[in-house]
Amino acid sequence: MATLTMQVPDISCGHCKAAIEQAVGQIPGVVTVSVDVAATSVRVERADGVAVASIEAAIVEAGYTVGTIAGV
Ligand SMILES: [Cu+2]
Repeated sequence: MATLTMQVPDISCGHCKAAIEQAVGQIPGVVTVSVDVAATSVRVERADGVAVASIEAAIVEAGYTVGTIAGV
């Protein structure tokens, strides 16, 4: 299990939170995803085989821009 945090500066409200949590939550191997609206960050707990790029791609596909990624 590994945890990472991505900064997503476009996050502004509960809709953003729901959209990103749904998009990332659908990725096989993602255990938990939690969006902190105030911090504009996304925290993802995932199985070891899940590529960071697939998480980033899901967020981009949902319409957001990914900034700094920590914990990779
Ligand atoms: Cu929003």
